[in-house]
Amino acid sequence: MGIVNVTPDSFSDGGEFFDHERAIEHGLELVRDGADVLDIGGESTRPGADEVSLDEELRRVIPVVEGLAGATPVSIDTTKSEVARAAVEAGAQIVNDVTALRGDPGMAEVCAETGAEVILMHMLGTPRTMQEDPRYGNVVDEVEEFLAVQVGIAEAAGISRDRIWIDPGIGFGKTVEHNLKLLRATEYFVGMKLPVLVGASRKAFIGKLSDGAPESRRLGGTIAACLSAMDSGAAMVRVHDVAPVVQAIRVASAIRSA
Ligand code: PMM
Repeated sequence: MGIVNVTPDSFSDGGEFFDHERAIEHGLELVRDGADVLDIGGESTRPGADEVSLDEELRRVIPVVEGLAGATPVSIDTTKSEVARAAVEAGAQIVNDVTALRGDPGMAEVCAETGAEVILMHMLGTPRTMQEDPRYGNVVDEVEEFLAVQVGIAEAAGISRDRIWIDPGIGFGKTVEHNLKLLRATEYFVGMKLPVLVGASRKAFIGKLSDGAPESRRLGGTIAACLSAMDSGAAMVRVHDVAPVVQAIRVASAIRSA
């Protein structure tokens, strides 16, 4: 899954791709690089980020969804049901909701009605507060329990199980230790018998493990996290740097089957 952030404040691309034409161009490049799905988002979920109004989010993402949906499967990264609905109408097939249906009471219904797939991600707190001293008894058990409950809510709302993805939410209300434990436990989430998505690309824990490397210098750690997740059975990884990650996955997979 290649990331297309259409935000002026994205921590990863610094708003470089805010312009619609350039966002579409970037998405097409990620497809040429080997992305199977593009995840388009108009609201930054970086720690401490401000919320974006409905109109502004629609203005950012819908033209980009329209421009890319013909070329590749598209996922819409949003917590707002109105954005999800408009994006699916514009061609998106997957709704990536970092609140796992808790953010907007209308979200489950939109996913059920439109037939979209949905990604349910774990987050402790909100993007504004999540990195303020996150604590768990047992992080893996608590994330698993949370995901199981949200999957139940999704199914009860009429979203069939074959349309549900789960995601442990690397970096969303987690310390470095929590992130590492969750990555190590990927197999455990795979055991929930739902496809697992892992998003570790350029995240802060990689910087913290490499002498404070900035986002632009976290590719090695991103590849390590992706290979580890894929090796443990993750179905998809969400990344900014599609070409090098695809290459790494292909080589690792060729070695495994040699
Ligand atoms: N991470 C970010 C945004 N959306 N969605 C899912 N499902 N999983 C993630 O890990 C995830 C996400 C934050 O990363 P970005 O700001 O670099 O896109």
